Amino acid sequence: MKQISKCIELGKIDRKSPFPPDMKDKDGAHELTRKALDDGIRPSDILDTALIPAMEIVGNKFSRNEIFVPQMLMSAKAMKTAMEHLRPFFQSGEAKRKGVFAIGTVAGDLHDIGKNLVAMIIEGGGWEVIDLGVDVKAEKFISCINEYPGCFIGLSALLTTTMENMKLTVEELKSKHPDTKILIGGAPVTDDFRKKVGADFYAPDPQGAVTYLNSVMAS
Ligand code: B1M
Repeated sequence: MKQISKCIELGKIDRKSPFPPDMKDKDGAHELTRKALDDGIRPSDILDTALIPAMEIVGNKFSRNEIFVPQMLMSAKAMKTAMEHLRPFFQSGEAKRKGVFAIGTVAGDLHDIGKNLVAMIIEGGGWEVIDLGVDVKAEKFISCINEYPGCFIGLSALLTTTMENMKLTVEELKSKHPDTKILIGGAPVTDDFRKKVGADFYAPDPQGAVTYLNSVMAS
């Protein structure tokens, strides 16, 4: 389990991946996760003791500027590779996730790099993530809430012009589903802006987002 964690933290995807150089030709997240399952380790234990702690380390390092986007993408790729082995157990209900989080970049905005990072870190934090993509209109978020009642919603925006659509989206969602918790983020977004638009939480980075979701679930 420690080896799986290390692979995710350092972005060692599989045996073939050349990065990091000192782990060349060694098993990566792909092989080790498969082996752990074959050895009878429960999928939920792999998630709780290897994947989630590793992604938490990655998210915290990113928040402290100790690693940057490329390293985080490598870690997220390793995490996703491990998750592919666990996915069937979540789908069958044999293993459980913390809740459902649906994320999208708001209407008019095509920037998705930050949104994808947030989605990956939250998935690595033990949540089921529905990625609605970019240029997402309020109706699509509303359909998603209808399909997954009680889900959390995340809105990302990178343009000062599309921040206005974030406001419209929050208003629309809150009018139809007042209890839905909405988390917002993106380079031009601030906590003051969150207060103005009536969203529930602002996270400056992916780790802030996952910490918020976990705290709501715990309360
Ligand atoms: Co665009 N772009 N872009 N662009 N682009 C910016 C944002 C800009 C600042 C560049 C500039 O002028 N200096 C500027 C916006 C200016 C403004 O609004 N004031 C800009 C512009 C103007 C435009 C176009 C209008 C350009 C044009 O066509 N004339 C156009 C708009 C297209 C559209 O969306 N309709 C456009 C297009 C593009 C590309 C398609 C070429 C490309 C996007 C590719 C893609 O995303 N697939 C692009 C890119 C790459 C950028 C820059 C260079 C990088 C953005 C990025 O990915 N950053 C950007 C300039 C810059 O930042 N240097 C720029 C890395 C990413 C990891 O950070 O997204 O902030 P970020 O996400 C962070 C946090 O914000 C947070 O977590 C992430 C990790 O820490 N976060 C959340 C994000 N979402 C969150 C959600 C949360 C919580 C946290 O909870 C739900």
